Amino acid sequence: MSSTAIIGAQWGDEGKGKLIDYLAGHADVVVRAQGGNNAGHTVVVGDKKYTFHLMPSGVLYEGTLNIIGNGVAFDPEGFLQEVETLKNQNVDISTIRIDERAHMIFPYHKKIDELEEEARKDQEIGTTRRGIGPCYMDKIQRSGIRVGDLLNIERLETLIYQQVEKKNELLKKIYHSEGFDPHKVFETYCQYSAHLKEYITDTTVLLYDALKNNKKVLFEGAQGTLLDVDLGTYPYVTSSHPTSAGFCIGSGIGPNALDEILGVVKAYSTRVGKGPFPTEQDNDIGEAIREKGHEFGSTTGRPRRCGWLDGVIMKYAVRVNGLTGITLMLMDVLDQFDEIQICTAYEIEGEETQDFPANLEKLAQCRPVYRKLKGWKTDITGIQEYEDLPQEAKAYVEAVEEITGVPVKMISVGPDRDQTIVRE
Ligand code: 2SA
Ligand code: MG
Repeated sequence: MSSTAIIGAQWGDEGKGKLIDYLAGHADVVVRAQGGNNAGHTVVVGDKKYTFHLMPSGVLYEGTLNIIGNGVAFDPEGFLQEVETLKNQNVDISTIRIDERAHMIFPYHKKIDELEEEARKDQEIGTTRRGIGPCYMDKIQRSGIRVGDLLNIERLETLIYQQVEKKNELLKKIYHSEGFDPHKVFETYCQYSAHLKEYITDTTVLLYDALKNNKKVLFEGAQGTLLDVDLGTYPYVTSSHPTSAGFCIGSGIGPNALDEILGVVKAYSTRVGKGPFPTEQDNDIGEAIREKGHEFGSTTGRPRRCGWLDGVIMKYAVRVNGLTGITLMLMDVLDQFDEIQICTAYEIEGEETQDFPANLEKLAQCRPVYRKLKGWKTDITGIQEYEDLPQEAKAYVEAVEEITGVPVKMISVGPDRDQTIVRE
């Protein structure tokens, strides 16, 4: 396989970081194509822990080209902070390339994100407040400022003055809030320009060449399928496309460039932010999962809502992404339970369905229908071969395959690289 796409099959935080790191070691190119520093990938190598937000995880490996594609919402401030942290951890970031077309996040985007959330009161989306939504709004409205604009300071100045003045008016009139000094914003972005210039290019050309030359390309998804602005649980979604098609638009490739599309599934479900969550366990079970799985947001530290694995969601992820395989993460978190449940269907108004509803009101009414499985009650964190897993754990994996019709290719039984069972 020359190219592999990694997609979150649930609401994000499925453990993509570990899988991506596992595969990045064999990749020539690692690509981010959507989202921004609302993402948080944690990678553990030996006794070192790295947290990536905007940075493709390939930077940990020498000789890998790391692309931040055109579809990313790029926050220069966040990026440079991340660069600083990684430099302190002796990570070489000279292999990074940022696409000229990527839209930039500005301070007013973050402020609007925050004020918009406050204005929604109890209807808030639960955003990461990184300015992602407002940045993509400007992109779609055709008034955004792009990374490539950092290369022409005169033009940058004009664009920033235009935008800041417009946003100041909006901040004053709609949100009764203070605006920004355009000159200060311009000065700050001039500094960013000096720091970032060397990394900015047309990455679609680099990527095309790599694919043409049969290089191994890893597409690194952020967030998850149900956070897709089109296919997710709208409006409780992010503003980009964390589904497989998002890689095409977000990095300038054709759909036939994706050979393998791996869906990352956490062995249970979590969600940060608001919105219906049929298998949520707002009780001791959820608490036990949160505790053992350290289910707190890596960007914001927020406790994640926890629940049982949802087969209806997995089937939906298979369908809308064209998944060719599944990787089952954090399986060891379930070691503790006498009984484990998987949702196999929803009951809505007395009728059973296996199709994930398009409509949020409907989703809120869904009652999960569960299959009960016996827990394995064994510490599986040291197991390396599938055959050595307890019978009950194998039955759990096979239930996932039966429900989705897609092979489970990898199973993660702990945070370390070598706590990974590969089946093939
Ligand atoms: P935004 O900020 O506009 O993208 O938020 C919109 C919705 O998308 C959700 N979202 C996420 N959900 C899970 N993980 C995310 N990334 C961080 C992480 C989260 C963190 O990987 O740990 O640290 O809190 C992520 N990013 C966005 C968000 O909760 C909203 O529901
Ligand atoms: Mg995450």
